[in-house]
This record gives sequence, structure tokens and C-alpha cells, in this order.
Amino acid sequence: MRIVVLAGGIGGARFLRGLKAAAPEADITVVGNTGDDIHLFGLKVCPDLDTVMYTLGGGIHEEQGWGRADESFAVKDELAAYGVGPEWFGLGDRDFATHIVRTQMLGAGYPLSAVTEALCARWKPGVRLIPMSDDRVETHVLVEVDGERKAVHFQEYWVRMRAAVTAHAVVAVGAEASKPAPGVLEAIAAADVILFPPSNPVVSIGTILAVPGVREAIAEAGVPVVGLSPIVGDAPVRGMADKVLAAVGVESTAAAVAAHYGSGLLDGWLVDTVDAGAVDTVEGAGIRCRAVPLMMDGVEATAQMAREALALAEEVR
Ligand code: GDP
Ligand code: FO1
Ligand code: CA
Repeated sequence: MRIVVLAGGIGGARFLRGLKAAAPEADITVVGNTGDDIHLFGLKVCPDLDTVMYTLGGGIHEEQGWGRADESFAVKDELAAYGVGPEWFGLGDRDFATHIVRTQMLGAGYPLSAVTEALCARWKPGVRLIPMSDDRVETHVLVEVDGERKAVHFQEYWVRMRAAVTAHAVVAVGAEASKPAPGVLEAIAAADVILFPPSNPVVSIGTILAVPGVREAIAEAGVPVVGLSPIVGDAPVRGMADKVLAAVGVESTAAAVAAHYGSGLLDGWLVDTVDAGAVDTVEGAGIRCRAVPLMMDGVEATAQMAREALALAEEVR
């Protein structure tokens, strides 16, 4: 079975670990979000691609969910001693090596998709990981600070400001002119099922869908598209997805997120058992819905979520 998954960072990566356990024989292609990418200290950092690569490759800092296990911060401390920031973004020594290799290869002319493949040759994530685009797409957030509006990079909004300032809009800068990376549209067209893991609907999956051609390819593939809610009990399980959902005018409920994707895109939607009351609303919107446990507490619980998603896909096929 060929499965395509559109993934952000932690939510996507942890789900993929369960999916691999649930469907060990499946051919899985992951289209990764690159809207969170940022240039720091002259280096290209791709947080969501790295989170997927490290999580599936066994290098992730498990509790934190991003960055490397057994990390140290000597380079960051040395940079700070020179007064060189930003000090609010924690790049570790081991992680730095990934960004150095990536930046070196990009400088030599390789596209990000080829660089990602090369990095994955070390980590062997057991899936084909493709960035959504080789073109630069950067998510910016229009924030209001002391009555003044300004656009800041997504990481500045998320990590430095902890999404604690009012966000009026989220813009994937460069998306309109971007092209899907080689292999993205082909994988979607060849898929037997397409899954939206419980990733951020706005700044992870929303950004991937903003790459021209991706949304259309998914609709045209004519195969089941099933998503899992990142919102449980009217709040994100982790992080501040509620803030960016509000910025695009979507309530933080499992049903509202399903409606935001819409029945034109989604065939099936899984909500957590605590949100069983939302099932009728989602089905009323033309999307088949089931309530099952959606907490990714360990690989077996997550594998069961993946089995439920694949079962729902068969139901709507
Ligand atoms: P990020 O790029 O690291 O922010 O990760 P993603 O965009 O892939 O996923 C973020 C989303 O994962 C958040 O909105 C969380 O609510 C969701 N999430 C994290 N852990 C769980 C979980 O155990 N269950 C569910 N349903 N969602 C989760
Ligand atoms: N998230 C943080 O909250 N603080 C950090 O200092 C931080 C550093 C960082 C370094 C490398 C990397 O791949 C990810 C990192 N993240 C950090 C996570 C990440 O940038 C965000 O949580 C996601 O992109 C949000 O979607
Ligand atoms: Ca992310």
C-alpha cells in the first residue's frame, strides 16, 4: 500500500512512528512542511524536516520532541559570548552539524529535496521524506505589539514570543510562486491513501496545501483522504495551535478544524473519544467521522490511531 502523509514536526513525526508500526509493509512518502525554515548564523535550519528525520531515525530528544538527544550547547554559548544571537533559538552542537551539511550542499547547488535525501541516508527514517518545495517559502505572522502591527518570522512568533501576542494573519511568504518539490505530485497521484496526521492545520498542513498544485493533486488522486484531529477537548494537545487557528478565524475544536479542511479535501476525520459529541457535526458537513483515542502515548497507542485511520479510509473508499 502506498501512503502519503503531509507532516509538520512533532505531531507528524510521532504519528509516523505509529503508522510505520501499524503498516510495516507500506510504502510511505512524507511531504514535509518547510514554512518553518529559518536562516540563522548563515545556516539553513529546517525544523519540521529534521524533527521527522530524527524521530524516525532514532536521534530525537524524546521529551522535548525536537532537536537531538544527548545535546550540548557549546557553539550557542560561544556565539552568545560574541554577542551574536538570536539567543532565543536553541541550536545544539549535534544539530548544528545537520545545518552545516545542509547549507554546504545547498551552496554547492543541490536542491533541498536532494539534500534531505542525503541527510536521510544517515538517519534511515524508513519513509521517503520530501520537502513540500525546493523553493523558499517562509511563514510569517502579522502580530500586534503595543498597538503596532508588524510581520515576524514564524519562529520568532512561536519560540521568542511564545504566541503570546495577538496574531492577525498568517502568511506563507513565497508559497504562491513555489513549485512542489520533485516527487511530491507524483507520490500523491500514485497514493492508495492520503493521511493528515494530527499536525498543526494552519502552519504545518495549511502551508503544505498552500504550495500550488498540492491541494488539486490530492483532490484529483481520487483516493481516501483521512485526517486526525490535533485538537482534543477543544485545545491543542501540545503547543499553541489555538492561536494560529484564531488568526485564520477557526475555532479550536475538532469539528471546526475538519470544516476548515472541508469535505472537498477530507473524506474521513478522527476525533478523540472526549470529542465524540462532534461526530454528528462533522458527518453533517459531509466528512465520515469516528471517535477513537487520539493521544500519542507511546508507539502502540499511536499505531492503533494509524490502524483506525486506515480502517476509516477503507470505509470511505
Ligand atoms: P510542530 O511542527 O512541531 O508544531 O508539529 P506538528 O505541526 O506536526 O504537530 C503539532 C500538533 O500536534 C499540535 O497542534 C498538537 O496539538 C498535536 N499533537 C501533539 N501530540 C498529540 C497527541 O498525542 N495527540 C493528538 N491528537 N495531537 C497531538
Ligand atoms: N522550539 C522551541 O520552542 N525553542 C527552541 O529553542 C527551538 C529550537 C529548535 C532548534 C532546531 C529545531 O529543529 C527545532 C527547534 N525548535 C525549538 C522547535 C521548532 O522550531 C518549533 O517548535 C516548530 O517549528 C513549531 O512548529
Ligand atoms: Ca513546525
